[in-house]
Order: sequence, then structure tokens, then C-alpha cells
Amino acid sequence: MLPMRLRASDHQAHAIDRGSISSTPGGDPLAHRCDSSHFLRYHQTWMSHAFQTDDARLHPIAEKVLAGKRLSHDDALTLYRTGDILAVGWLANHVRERMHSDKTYFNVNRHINPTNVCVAACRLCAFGRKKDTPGAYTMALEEAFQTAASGYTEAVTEFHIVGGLHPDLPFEYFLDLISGLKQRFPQVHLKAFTMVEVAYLAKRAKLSTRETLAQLKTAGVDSLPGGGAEIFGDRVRHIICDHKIDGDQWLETAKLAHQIGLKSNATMLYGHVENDEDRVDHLLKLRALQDETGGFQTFIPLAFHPDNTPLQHLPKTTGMLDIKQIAVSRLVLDNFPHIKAYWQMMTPKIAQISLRFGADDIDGTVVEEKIYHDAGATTPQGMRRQELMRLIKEAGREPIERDTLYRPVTRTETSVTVAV
Ligand code: V47
Repeated sequence: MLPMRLRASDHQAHAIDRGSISSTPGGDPLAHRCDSSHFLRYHQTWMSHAFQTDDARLHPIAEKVLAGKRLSHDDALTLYRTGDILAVGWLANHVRERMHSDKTYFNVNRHINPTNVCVAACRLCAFGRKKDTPGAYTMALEEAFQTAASGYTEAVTEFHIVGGLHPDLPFEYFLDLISGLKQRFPQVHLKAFTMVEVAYLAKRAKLSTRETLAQLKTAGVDSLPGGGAEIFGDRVRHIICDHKIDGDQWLETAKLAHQIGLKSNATMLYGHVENDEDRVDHLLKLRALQDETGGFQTFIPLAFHPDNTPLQHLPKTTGMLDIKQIAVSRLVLDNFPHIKAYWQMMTPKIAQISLRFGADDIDGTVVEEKIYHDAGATTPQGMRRQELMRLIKEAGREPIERDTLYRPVTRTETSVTVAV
């Protein structure tokens, strides 16, 4: 039998024995680094166990995971198809702890959506509006700067900036937006514009994608968010977002961004008309590009919210799918440093549980979220730093405030320091 206080990360020895893979303990790896009584309390109540499953298909996958070997296309499909979520979660947690121990990242950020005017009319989306229709808005530059400033404190380390594909705004608007923000908030990291927006700006400005990215970088863009990836496969893309760039163009734009030194994130929108094959194809394409560029920081699975979209007849995702998606992502994307459980999209409760199923990041304070709330999300618009930390600690994890590039942020009463 297994020692009760063994954690998934105690991987000093593993033996496969009659359908269960067991581990022998190597002492208590946390004893010397926990000083928070809160954290200790949870550590003492978390009792881990050996890998166990009745699903024989998972045993060879578990062997690979424990040996640090890469999973195949078929392995990934099996992970989606098994009903044993606890076994998949055990494996994902093992990898997560091997990579990050208990560290769980969050940041103090603010979302800014300069416009919701969008030519694309994606069926997945409740946020975009046609120009001059009710609810359409476009911020004047001063308005965007005021939004950035509202509630601003020096605690903010990131502005997350995404919006619609506006048919009239010139490229200069976006360059001025970025340089104006940089001038006013020089210490804030600007994570701005999805690959889809970049490709659209390039088309409108009649510039190459590389040149567009270079000009954005010169203006002050520090990295790119992961949006717009959806599902790369054409069949699905035609249904949910047929006016967007295709999957290959998304990947090509990300590659160019990485080549000029901009890090980015990557997302996958799941829980609509895609199937397991589509999800596996998406993950493997991201993994292949990451092998090439190393430019992705975080993968963020995004659960589809159907309300107020043309696909509102579809059911919402379930907790099981949300958790499984996090776990499969951690296992398949072995070259992605981080897996984010975006609390706005998953709800704080599911995001918290995900921290035991493969996720090591929970996103940030956000302050004002429009894309999910237009699509019926009932989560709060933002969350305070203390509350994020409480969620993380109560999952028995160690909260680490990070900047966008995952450098730890240390705070005193009056200053914020980013370790470089
Ligand atoms: O690309 C749009 C998705 C994305 C809906 O990089 C929807 O750190 C669900 O990418 N239901 C934008 N999803 C958000 C995004 C993001 C969020 C948080 C952090 C990061 C990061 C990136 O939202 C879009 C699209 O995939 N989306 N509509 C909807 N109805």
C-alpha cells in the first residue's frame, strides 16, 4: 500500500505493479520550505496516492508520463476518451508538480478592449458589433488612456489589450495607443493584439505581417495574448469563425512574432462543435511550433460560452470537460512552460480545482472583462489580489505574483520590484 503523505511529485521511484504505478516516498519535500501555517494546514490534509486506474489504456501513457516521454496523437485521444478523470488528473498533477512544485502564478493586470466593432461576425462571439449598430463602441485614444488610468495603482504590471477588427481605424491609431500607454505607464507590460488582429492590421496597412509586428514592437508592444486560435481545423473554423485568418495563418503569425523576439500565449476554444480529433490536432500543432520557436509561454484552454451568440443553442461546457481539458493540455503540451486556468472563464471554483489537475496559473485581477460577460459569464468582472491568493492557498499551493514574463514580483508597502 501507499504512504498516505506521498505527493505526486515524489517521483524518486516508480514501479508498475499489477495495474497500479506506485511511488516510494523521498521524505517530505515541502517541510523545509513551508512557512505559512495556512499552507502547512492544507499540505497536511492533502493525501496523495499512487497512480491507479481500471482503464488499461492509461497504463502505457502513465509509463511515458513518469519517464518524461512525449505523448503521441493516439495517447492524447485516449486521454480525452477515458472516463477516468482522476487518473488523467493524477498524471497531469504529477507533471505540474515536477515542473513547478507548488508554485502557482497570478498577476495584477487590467483588460482594455479599445473597440468592439468587428468585421468578422464570428458565430462564437457575443462581443463584436457591426459599425454604427446598437452597443458598438470605439474608444478615442484619450478614453483608452483614461480607462488604463482608472483605478490604476503601481501594483498593475500588465495591460491586456484586445479588440475587434475595426474596418476604419488606421494602423496609426494602434501605434499611438501603444506608444501613448507606454509613455504614461512605462513600467507596465503591454500584452496586446491577438494574431488575428495583427494579421488584419497588416492587411489594412498594406504591410507584411513581420513589418507590422516590428512596428508594434517598436511602439511598445511587449508580448501578444493567445486569443483567436479557436480550433485550427478548417471544418470547425468554417462554422465558428469563417471570416478569421485560418489556422495556418494564426500559427505563421505567432511564428513571426516569436522570431522577432515577442513572446506570446496560445489558446484553444473548446466545448462547441469540435470533436476530440480537432482538439488533439490543435494541441499537436501548437506543440510542433513550440518545438521550433520556444516562443509560447502559456496555454489557456477557453470554454465556449454560448449565450448571446448565434450558437446559443449549444449547451455550456461541464465541470468535467473543463477539468479534463486542463489536464490533457498539461500532458500533451510538454514543451509549454505554463497552463493557465483562466478564472473568468472557468469560474473561480473550477479554476481553483484545476490547480490540482495540471494548471499552474490562474490569470489575474483583470478589473473589467467584456468578451465573456457579453456571452453570459456570471463571474465577477475582476478579483482582488488577496482573493486570488486565497484561492491559491486554499488549493494547498504557493501563490507567486508574477509579471507577464513570469518573473516574480516582490512588493513592499510602497514599491513593486520585478526580478530580472
Ligand atoms: O480569441 C470569444 C474567446 C478569446 C467567446 O493570453 C470566447 O493571457 C468563450 O484570448 N465564449 C479572447 N470564449 C480572450 C483571450 C485571453 C483571455 C485571457 C488571457 C489571455 C492571455 C487570452 O476569447 C477569443 C476567443 O477565443 N471568445 N467569444 C465566447 N462566446
